[in-house]
Amino acid sequence: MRFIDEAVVTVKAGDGGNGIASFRREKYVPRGGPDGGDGGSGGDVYVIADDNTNTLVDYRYTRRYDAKRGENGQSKNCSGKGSDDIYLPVPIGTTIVDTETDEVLGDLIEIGQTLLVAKGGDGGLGNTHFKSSTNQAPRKATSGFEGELKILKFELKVVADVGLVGLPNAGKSTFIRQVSAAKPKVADYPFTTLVPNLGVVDIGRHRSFVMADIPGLIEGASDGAGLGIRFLKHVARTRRLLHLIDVKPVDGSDPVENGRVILNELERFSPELANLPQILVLNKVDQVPEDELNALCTHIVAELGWTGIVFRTATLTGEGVDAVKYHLMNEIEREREREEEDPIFAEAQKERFERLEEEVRLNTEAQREAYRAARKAEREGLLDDSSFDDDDDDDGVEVAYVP
Ligand SMILES: Nc1nc2c(ncn2[C@@H]2O[C@H](COP(=O)(O)OP(=O)(O)OP(=O)(O)O)[C@@H](O)[C@H]2O)c(=O)[nH]1
Ligand SMILES: [Mg+2]
Repeated sequence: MRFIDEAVVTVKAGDGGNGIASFRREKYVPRGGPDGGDGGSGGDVYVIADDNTNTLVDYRYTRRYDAKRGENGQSKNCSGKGSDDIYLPVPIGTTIVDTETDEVLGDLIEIGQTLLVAKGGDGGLGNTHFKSSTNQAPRKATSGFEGELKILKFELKVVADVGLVGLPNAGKSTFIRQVSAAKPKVADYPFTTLVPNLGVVDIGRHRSFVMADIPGLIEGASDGAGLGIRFLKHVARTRRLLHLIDVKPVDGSDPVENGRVILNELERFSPELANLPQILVLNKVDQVPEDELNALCTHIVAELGWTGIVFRTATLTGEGVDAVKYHLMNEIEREREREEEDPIFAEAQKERFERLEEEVRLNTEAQREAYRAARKAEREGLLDDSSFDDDDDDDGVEVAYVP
């Protein structure tokens, strides 16, 4: 999914320290020569690819970064101290653009890769440099040079870590609104969501993951019913599926049956996708009297034969939502760490994702073919089929990041 996470950040490298004019003062040396030291250079600003972060969300809080100025020179030919460089961590895959020139300064694609984005100013020269045969006591010293100032755009193509699945009206969009800055439309009718929405779930500094809210699935989705399964490809690369079940649907339908529909459709569409770790979320618990809730939840879980993790939430009020959020963050972090430490696991994950993407791609294509054939048959050749959108990426989703 072409979801672009963006941040605009101002960086200022440190100015150079000034050189100074100074003269040696020693006992019995009445006219000591010049001994003014040079200024130290200002700190540079670098961007560094860091695998502890996977979104640019931190750059929404702090938008300006200044490296320190170099120190001024001192007497006795002491140069001023240069200042430390600063490093701004960004996720792997971030592109750095200079907003003034639109020039791409670089792509950070390997862990630890650095890119100099603003050069610190050199220090000025102390008066020692200006001594000559004709001028034994120069008073001239120069100021430090200015550090570069740049307004940069960081751009990152992100993939979702968590995918929300469920019937229409289960409360998926309400959920993503609660946990992220994404604000998809919420309404009490099915298929409110027509295109996927992504949100960054921000847990605190350097702790975040990306969640995808996709249109609801219905029975027969894998045969094209409703909006079909064309959006499932957007959750294909996720690490976890969050399966939302409305415990008290207004249409009087059975939550157990509703849960089964989703499990079946996932399985029919892609066994590999259905195999992703799923977390069951029993939603809208505010709609059930307290003394009935336990029995109802136990019943749903038992009837579904669900042995995995279960949460209860009321996404409308936010009840129970944080627990899901923190659970997901911990699981995702653990998985990322394991990928880092265990190359065999990392390779297996990579292969699984590749298999999954391939399976999803083929199934999506097969469904599109079937749909196309059905439409053609329907028109009985009366109409030219050119009106059919034959574009490969047919939903053309380009979801804007909501800061
Ligand atoms: N009482 C109650 N209503 C909720 C809760 N969560 C969502 N709703 C309501 O349920 C309706 C559907 O919510 P959405 O978030 O739009 O559902 P969705 O799963 O995104 O639906 P689609 O986009 O159609 O697939 C809205 O009227 C919400 O206000 C909840 O916890 N309790
Ligand atoms: Mg929705």
